[in-house]
Amino acid sequence: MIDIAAEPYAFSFDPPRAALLIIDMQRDFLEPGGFGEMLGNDVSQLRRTIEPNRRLLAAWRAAGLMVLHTREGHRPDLADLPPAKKIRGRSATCIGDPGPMGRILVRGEAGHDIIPELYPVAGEPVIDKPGKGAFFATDLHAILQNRGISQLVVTGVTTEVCVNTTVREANDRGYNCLVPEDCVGSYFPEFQAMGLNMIKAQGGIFGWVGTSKDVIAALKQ
Ligand code: C5J
Repeated sequence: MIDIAAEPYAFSFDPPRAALLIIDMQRDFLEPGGFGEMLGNDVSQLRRTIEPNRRLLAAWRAAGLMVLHTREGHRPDLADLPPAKKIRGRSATCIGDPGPMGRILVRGEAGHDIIPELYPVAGEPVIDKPGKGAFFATDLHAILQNRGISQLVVTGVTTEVCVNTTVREANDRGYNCLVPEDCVGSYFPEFQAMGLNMIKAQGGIFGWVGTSKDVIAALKQ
């Protein structure tokens, strides 16, 4: 076990039992001209996480540990898209409609794919999820159990939505989660702060919050 500085207290890192889970670093959420920006969001709030994620991913791969990626999206026929999710927001353009990078949040479309800076390599499972949480309606839990994983370092976007939902789902399934704060992002600075506070409050009610620098230092030990 290697202690990683974190809040509310040090995280006991057990490398063979740990996986890096990178949530929804998709072009439509992060790239200028994508769906996120089209909705009026400031994508620079998410793009600042790319470089820390890139460094962490490189160190994690160099250590030979498990990496998984997720993508939020739906079948091209939208059969797995709940009507309530489709109409939520009353936007003129919604999931499944043509967007700046293909049909919005539809599997196989350019905007649905992972940004080139963090693109998965062979052997890294990509979990296609229809919901916010990465455990809902996916084989993530089975894949992690089969590999003996009990700890997750969770990064990606957005802090208060898919990262938080996934950390909560993981917590209920018995995983210990560490969230490096520089590797998660929200379009809204106040939600970034509160999203992290909600994880680490009350003695780490859902998990731990640390930094990529300290995780990378532990990986190099
Ligand atoms: C959202 C996500 N915000 N990946 N998705 O709709 O957080």
